[in-house]
Amino acid sequence: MAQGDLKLLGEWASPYVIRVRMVLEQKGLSYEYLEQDLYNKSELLLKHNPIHKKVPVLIHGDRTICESLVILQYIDENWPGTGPHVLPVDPYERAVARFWTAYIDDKLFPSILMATTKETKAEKTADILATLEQLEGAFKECSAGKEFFGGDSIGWVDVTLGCQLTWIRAAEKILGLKLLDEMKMPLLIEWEKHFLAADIVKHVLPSVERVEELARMLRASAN
Ligand SMILES: N[C@@H](CCC(=O)N[C@@H](CS)C(=O)NCC(=O)O)C(=O)O
Repeated sequence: MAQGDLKLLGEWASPYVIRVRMVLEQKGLSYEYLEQDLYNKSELLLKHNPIHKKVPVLIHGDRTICESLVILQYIDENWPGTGPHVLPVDPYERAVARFWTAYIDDKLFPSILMATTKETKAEKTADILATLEQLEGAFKECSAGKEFFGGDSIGWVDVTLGCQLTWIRAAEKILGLKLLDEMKMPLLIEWEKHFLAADIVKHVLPSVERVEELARMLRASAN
């Protein structure tokens, strides 16, 4: 399908937005990025996502697509021949990838956000560590000895987890402890190196310092 007019409503620190930006980059699709103020939501955001009122929102011509994973799938299916597949082609591998992304979205970012922006909660930190340890095993299963969860190229699980890397590293600084630990998670540490070296990641992932500053601000206003 021809590219058409693409607009993305986003917020710079949102991992859900960052994963969509990575896949748009990976597919080589050009788009207009419209930064949103989530404390003062625009008419555009409320019009296009009246149900959740959240970013990301992808506007493709006269179509609106909401929810990051739904957007990723739309992009992958709409432009299948452009860049590598995001979701695996094989139905079983696809099911496994979907299982892990659901796990990541359910377990990881909510705990990171709580642990970094609210008062330190020991159980939240333990949740993050337990989740990352499970993902170490998932990497072994999905990557089959290659560089990414998606094998030779960045795929569905890579972007879902990778968009949270700066939040994980910022959380380590705020909490003063190691979450991604080279002793316990050597495979994830290697994966992180490969992931951060990719151009599609470098272009859109904010710096740890910038995320840390935001998290400390949110933390100060919450406590
Ligand atoms: N499940 C959604 C989550 C999106 C989300 O939580 N977005 C946040 C930014 S990180 C947002 O827009 N928050 C605004 C609000 O809750 O009012 C997705 O995957 O797109």
